[in-house]
Amino acid sequence: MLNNSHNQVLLKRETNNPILSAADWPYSMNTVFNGAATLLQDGTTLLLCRVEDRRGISHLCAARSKNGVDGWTVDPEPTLLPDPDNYPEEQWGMEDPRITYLPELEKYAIAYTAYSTAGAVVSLALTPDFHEFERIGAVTTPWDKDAALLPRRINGLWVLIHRPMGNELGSHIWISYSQDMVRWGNHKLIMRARKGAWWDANKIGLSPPPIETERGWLYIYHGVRETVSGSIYRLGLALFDLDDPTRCLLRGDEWIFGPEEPFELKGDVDNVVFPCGFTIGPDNDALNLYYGGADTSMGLARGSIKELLAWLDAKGKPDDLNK
Ligand code: BMA
Repeated sequence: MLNNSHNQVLLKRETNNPILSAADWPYSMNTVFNGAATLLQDGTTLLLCRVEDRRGISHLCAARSKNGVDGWTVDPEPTLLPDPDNYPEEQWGMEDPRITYLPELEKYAIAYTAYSTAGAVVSLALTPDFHEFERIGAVTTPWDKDAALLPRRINGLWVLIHRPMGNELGSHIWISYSQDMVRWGNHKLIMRARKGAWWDANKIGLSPPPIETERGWLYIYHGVRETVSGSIYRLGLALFDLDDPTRCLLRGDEWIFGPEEPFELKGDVDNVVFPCGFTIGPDNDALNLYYGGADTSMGLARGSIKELLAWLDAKGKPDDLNK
């Protein structure tokens, strides 16, 4: 696809995308996409990928790489399989994980979609190493997905960002708080889908976990445009106050990244870029964004946090929740 040369390219695609696809998998499956990301203590990049099997049910599988680009070692068997006997909400699979490292617990928290026979819910699990996992279980009711924890408590409470599915009034991003990660409350709407012709009309959701910067929590969120030939999943930016994460400081009007490459345009679900994870370079600025392409493979795009913030300064404005 030819792109308009006047568009600023904030996220640059890796040249050998897709970086992971079915051909890299050590066991029978259908597709690998929407992987979470984190940097382990030794600098290894770990992607906890959503793998869809040949029944249509998803599980999670870890892939590790020294440089975060190539040379991936994929776990020889599924890393985390649904456990519907003990967690019935996982009957139809585990999807779209997000990883947040929690220094207080010295563990990684994984927020994932558990697909129950009555709809998708948000579930949480903790792990020190991506070998042993401790499930907290379902923390919301259906439909709810696109969730991530913030890395630390705010005013003594853990913070969960998530996206309950709305009705004719749209699907919007909410925040909830908890003392113990099991019982969640103080729910508040924090960002609305727009309406009408907008690229992010009717349905939005958090993509990777919020990125902590000196200026605030930087959100890369997805917006869904419904068209006569299906949905288009694109990405936009917003910035939230560090101490009051209900307060949106800036939100950009335009999308900054959308399906362009063949592996993003065509797959099991066409026209989808769907990041669930990022890593940041040693300079604290280089951003590696890992995303699913067309629900079929994994891509990588790189950017600079400074440039994303500068774009928001130039193009963003405070968001009005009462619109
Ligand atoms: C959304 C997500 C993703 C997926 C996208 C496009 O609802 O749950 O699993 O990438 O749809 O199919």
